[in-house]
This record gives sequence, structure tokens and C-alpha cells, in this order.
Amino acid sequence: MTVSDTIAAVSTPPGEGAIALVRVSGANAIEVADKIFHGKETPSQFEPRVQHLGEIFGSEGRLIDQVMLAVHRAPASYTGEDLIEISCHGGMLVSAKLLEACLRAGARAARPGEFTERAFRNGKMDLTQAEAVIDLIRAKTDLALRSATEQLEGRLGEQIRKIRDELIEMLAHINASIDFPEEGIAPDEGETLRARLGSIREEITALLATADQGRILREGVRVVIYGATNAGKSSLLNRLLGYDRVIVSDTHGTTRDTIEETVNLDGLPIRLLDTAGLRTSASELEREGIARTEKSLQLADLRLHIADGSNSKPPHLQERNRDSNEIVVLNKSDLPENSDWKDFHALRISCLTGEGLPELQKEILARITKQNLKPESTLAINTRHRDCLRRGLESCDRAASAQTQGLSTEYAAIHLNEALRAVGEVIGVVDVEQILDSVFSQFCIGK
Ligand SMILES: Nc1nc2c(ncn2[C@@H]2O[C@H](COP(=O)(O)OP(=O)(O)OP(=O)(O)O)[C@@H](O)[C@H]2O)c(=O)[nH]1
Ligand SMILES: [Mg+2]
Repeated sequence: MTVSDTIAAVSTPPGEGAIALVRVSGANAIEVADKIFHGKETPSQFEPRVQHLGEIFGSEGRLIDQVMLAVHRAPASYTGEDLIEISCHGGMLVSAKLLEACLRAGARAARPGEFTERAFRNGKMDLTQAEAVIDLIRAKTDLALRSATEQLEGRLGEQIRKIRDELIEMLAHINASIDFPEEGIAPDEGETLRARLGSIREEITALLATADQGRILREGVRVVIYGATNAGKSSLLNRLLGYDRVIVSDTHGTTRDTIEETVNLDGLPIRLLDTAGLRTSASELEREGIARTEKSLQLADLRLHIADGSNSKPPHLQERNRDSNEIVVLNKSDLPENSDWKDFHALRISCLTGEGLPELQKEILARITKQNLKPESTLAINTRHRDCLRRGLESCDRAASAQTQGLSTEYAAIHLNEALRAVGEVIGVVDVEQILDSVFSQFCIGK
């Protein structure tokens, strides 16, 4: 494949809607439009970015649809190439036939994310901005959306470029001192070099510290509801969701599988997991469910241990100290409390009446904040960025230790070069081929 071949895709989701959008991008995009569009003027004569009404005809000269077509000329388009946007009526068949017409006229079906990939390759955006497009599409809360739009505006890219520039400057200085020792350029050694490297390491460390928050913004905080059978775990999930998502019954062992739903708590996406109740069970099916409960507990950011306050206290259940990532909750506070729970420190709720639920939500938020999981800033890196920056930091550390060991500046230069590559990968400026696929394959076709 060459970048300039012409691609086409339906950019709107499948299904019925008022309109659907088909995009065509590449060197022959306008030619494709000229072949299929019939209107007062041909698309090659269109003024850019102005929509024109016309008709598209299919293979046997049959009318497919009446459409609006706009031409965007390179480089002033999303992809940086000639780009055609055709809005047709939003039916599955209409858009499919329109796409077919584009393919017959010389375009090729686009891979997922290929339009954005071209935008990146043509310098319309850096890699963090391309990734922000996915984050934007997937954002489930206001905070996540704000984070994505800021990344799309290039805030993260800016910080990365600043770190790169500092590394480049240091390297230039060191290389000059290696190449032209006789010119008398003072090698940037000793204290100055250490100080500059120190500040670069601090900047990378600060960005790395946002990784957890980035995960929370993109994926949500994992909150696992667990406890003995019949305690009211599924009832709690339904309550927090606001609708009856899970089957609730007084049969022990109703929930056999882990069930996940996302709720928005104060702008934070919370991934709530309802789990199979814990008990020694004879049924193999239920044991599998309990194994899943245990697995999800290992991945939890926060655990809600639910017990039935109207029942006797299970012997293993302990009051947890306030710092732990577990909240103990006594459910069924509408019923008389069993004397076992006297003086037991725990939140009391009733899923039946809703009593105590606001307090529980408050406590969940407080624990998340305490664990530093609540995003303070909307600048938050993703796992790919974290991987690159970790490697960058390690290389900086090696450069620093080469310095302290009094090795010649060549050693520091080697490590700084590695750091430069690793940091550059975040925005996609060096050796990016291998990472592009993994980034763009997450996109939908037509984006
Ligand atoms: N009185 C009262 N009953 C409740 C309350 N919460 C749940 N229940 C009842 O307790 C029973 C068990 O509720 P579930 O939500 O299915 O319990 P669970 O913990 O998911 O149970 P398993 O899935 O079997 O592990 C049902 O009959 C609910 O109606 C409550 O706050 N008060
Ligand atoms: Mg249940």
C-alpha cells in the first residue's frame, strides 16, 4: 500500500439514521467523485468545503440516492489529502451501495483508523492527538471528554516536544564537545549536565505519575462488590445503576457470573462489578463463578464487602481500617440488626429503601481520592505513553549514572540518544512503523 492510494468507507455507525456519511480520501478522490456524482457541476469544479446537491447512480444506471457532496482539497482536509464527504440518507443499504459505487470508481475499502492514520502521516496531528480521537469517541464522562479534547488540542504533545527539545539541546552540546574538542567548546559536563538531566527526569516522572489517572479516565475505577450469597450485592448494583440490570432473588447463589456496568459518579467513570456470592458450594458452575469473583478482586481498585446486617456475622468478616481499599457495608438496615453487629464499624445501607446510599457514594469517592485515583488534572497519559516514558526515564538514569561514574561523555550521549528515541515514540517522531498498527487498529472503519 502506498499512502496516496484512494480509500473509502462509511464513516457513520451501521443502522438507520437521518443521514450517513461516506468518505473518500487520496490522490484520486475527486476523480472518484466525478465518476459517480451527477449534479449541476462536477465535483472537480466545486469550491472547497461547500456542499452540493446531486444524485449517485449505481451499476445498472439505477439511482441510489440523492446526496450532498463536499470536496476538501489537500492539504486543507482531515487527512491532509483530497477528501470527499458524501452525506446520503441514513439506511444500511443506501450507504453500502454508495460505498460500493466509490469502490467501483477506483477507491479501495479503508482499514479501521486509516483516515486518522493518514492525518498523522501527513503531519496534521501527532500520535497523541490521533489517540485522543479514540479517547474522545469512547469518553463516558465529562472529565474523560475534557481530557480527550485537551489531548486532541496537543497539550500532551507539547510537553513531550519540550522534553525532546531539552534532550536534543543537551545532546547537541555533548556531541559538539566530542566532535570538536579543539574548538574549545566547554563540554557540558559536571554540575550543569547533572542539573539539566535532573530536570528532564523530573518532567518525565511527573508525566508518568498521571498514568493511573489516565487509566481511570479511559477505563474507569474498578469497584468490585463481593460478599456472602444473598447479602444484596446484585440489589446494590441495581440501586447504583438506577435500573434493574441484574436478577435479584432470595435464592442463595443467584448470580453465577461477574457482571460489569459503568456508572458516572461525580464525573468519574466507575466500573461496577457484581460477583457470584462466596460460599462453599457443591455445584461446579458456582465454583467457577466464585473463582471469577476471586480473580476480579485481585484487579479491583476498590472492594465493597457486602454483608447482611439482619443475619449473623460471618466469623471471618473484620472491620477494616479506614485506609484500606475496602469498604465494609451492612445491607438490609430496614430489618432489625442482628446483635452480632453491635458496635461493628461499617456503613449501614438498605437497598430496599435507599437509606445510606448517598453516604456510600460519598465514601466511594473519598476512598478513590485517598488512593490518588481521582484525576486532578485532565492531562493523563495512556499505557503506551507510559511504556515509552518509562524507557526514556531508564535511559536518562543510565546517562546520569554514567556521569556520576566519571565515564566519558560518549556514554552519556548513547543513553541520551536512547531516551530521545523513547520519548519521541510518544508523539510518533522516530521509528514509529511498529507502533502505528497497534494505535490505529483500535479505530473504527471510516475514522
Ligand atoms: N429487606 C431487605 N431485603 C433486601 C435488601 N437488599 C436485598 N434484599 C433481598 O435479599 C435477597 C438477595 O438479594 P440479591 O441482591 O439477589 O443478593 P446477592 O448478594 O446478589 O445474592 P447472590 O447473587 O445469590 O450471591 C433478595 O430477596 C432481595 O430482595 C434490603 O436492603 N432489605
Ligand atoms: Mg447476586
